Amino acid sequence: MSILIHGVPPSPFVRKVRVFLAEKNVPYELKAQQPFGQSDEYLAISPLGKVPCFQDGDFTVPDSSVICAYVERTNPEPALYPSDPKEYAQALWHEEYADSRLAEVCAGPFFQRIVRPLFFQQEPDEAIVTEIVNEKQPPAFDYLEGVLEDGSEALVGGRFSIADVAAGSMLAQLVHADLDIDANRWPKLAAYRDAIHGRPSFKSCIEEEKAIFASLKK
Ligand SMILES: N[C@@H](CCC(=O)N[C@@H](CS)C(=O)NCC(=O)O)C(=O)O
Repeated sequence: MSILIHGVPPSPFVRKVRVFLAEKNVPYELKAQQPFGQSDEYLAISPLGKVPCFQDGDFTVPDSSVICAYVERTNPEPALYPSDPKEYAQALWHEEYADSRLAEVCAGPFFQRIVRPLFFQQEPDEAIVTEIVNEKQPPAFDYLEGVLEDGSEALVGGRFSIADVAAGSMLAQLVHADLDIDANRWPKLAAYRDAIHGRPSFKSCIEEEKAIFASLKK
């Protein structure tokens, strides 16, 4: 039986797992599971009611961070967690930063501009988008700009890792929300985003998602 990922493509946490699996060349099937109105059956395997959840036969485990850590053990190559202890800690930190702060500043506009109109037939609240763009994004982007080295395509140790899988997954929400990263103000971050989103793992997810949104807009 093949690996199942329960979730839906637009979720950045589902994308994170899909990109991670693609980077590892691990085949899987995506099983549609909305992040709301979950059945008792789904709550039994994902007690917080969130997506994604991983399933391999009768083994199940929820949470993107836990899933990626598990897959690293089952499929060690290519390594997506640094072996050096300090770099390992930094990579986990950047994963956490992406899953929390970047989620806040990237998923907010995505929710307004994609989720509300396409899934709830509601107008986006552009005042919320403007507030996030003007007030919340700059400190988060300043932080990442400070971390990135010139021309670097990786947040930690000069090598693509879980840190980049997590950050790139969140930054993709901005692509879908039609929000750019100002390359004059954050040149390293804008170039970094372009580089990681150019990887086949990200590219195929983002293209697939764009096609889904385009078909929903019709
Ligand atoms: N820590 C979780 C977060 C997952 C998460 O928040 N997923 C959202 C969808 S993007 C969700 O399922 N939300 C439903 C809810 O919070 O009830 C992970 O990394 O997988």
